[in-house]
Amino acid sequence: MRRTTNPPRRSCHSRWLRWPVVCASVLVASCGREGVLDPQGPIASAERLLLINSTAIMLVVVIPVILVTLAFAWWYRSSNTRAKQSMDESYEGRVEFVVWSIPALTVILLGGVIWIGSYQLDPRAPIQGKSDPLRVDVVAFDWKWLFIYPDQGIAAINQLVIPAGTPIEFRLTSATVMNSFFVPQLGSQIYTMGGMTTHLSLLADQPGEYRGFSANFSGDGFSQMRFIVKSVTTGDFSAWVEQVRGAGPALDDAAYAELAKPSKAVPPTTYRSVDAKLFERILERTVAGPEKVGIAGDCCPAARQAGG
Ligand SMILES: [Cu+2]
Repeated sequence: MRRTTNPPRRSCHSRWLRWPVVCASVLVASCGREGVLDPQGPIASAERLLLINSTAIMLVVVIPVILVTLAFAWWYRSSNTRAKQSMDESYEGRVEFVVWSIPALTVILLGGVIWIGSYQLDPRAPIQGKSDPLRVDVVAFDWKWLFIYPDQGIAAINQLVIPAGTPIEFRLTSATVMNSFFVPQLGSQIYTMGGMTTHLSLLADQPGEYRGFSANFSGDGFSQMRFIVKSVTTGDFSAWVEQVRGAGPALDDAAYAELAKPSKAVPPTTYRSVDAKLFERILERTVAGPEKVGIAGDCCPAARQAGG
């Protein structure tokens, strides 16, 4: 007779330890030195304040409810002979008043704070900075980010270099499925969608390096769809633009066709020149299909065969 061996049993210590460790790691990873609780610009700072205020307003309800629940459970335990259930079934006005007014006030207060916050933090609203805004066009691909600097005539993949203190005006779209552009330390996650443009203004206060990624699942290479935001001084930014212009490939039709192919974990690269209207062409192409706009691309062979 064949004997089956059971897999070794995991000790219960490791099982109970696992969740606190996982939760703590998630907390540290999301809120620690590079998350939304460590803002590096005015938008992210305002969002953190909104987050803290909303949490505080909710805790005003949550903490008393937890305390009262525990107190009731303790006082009305079966062994407590002193606890008398004296409530009759008639209408108790004072209890009703408390039970309804506190949630109503919370909803009004929370709603008010969020209402005001969402107008103040309108992603389209321009930000005041020390200098004129810098325009950056963002395109999400499978699975990488293209950043076009239309005024500088350069482009970069998975690397966004910006001058500190300068407002950045993003126009965002996707050459493929929906993605979400998010740099937690600068604030305001925003969606990128094919054939649509979204707008976002951000500003980094200080030079530094911040993590950016797609916050919307978009398939196979999604988890490696990350980029680095390098906030540098204005002088360093000009130097970087000059350096990019002097080296690397141009983003022409052939390079675009290569770029449009799905690829994972693409290292940061730059293009010395780019068509200033590339963003518009990608937008039109996503709506109309590649042949209608004349951009080389192999992303839709099925559509082409079908005459689409
Ligand atoms: Cu949409």
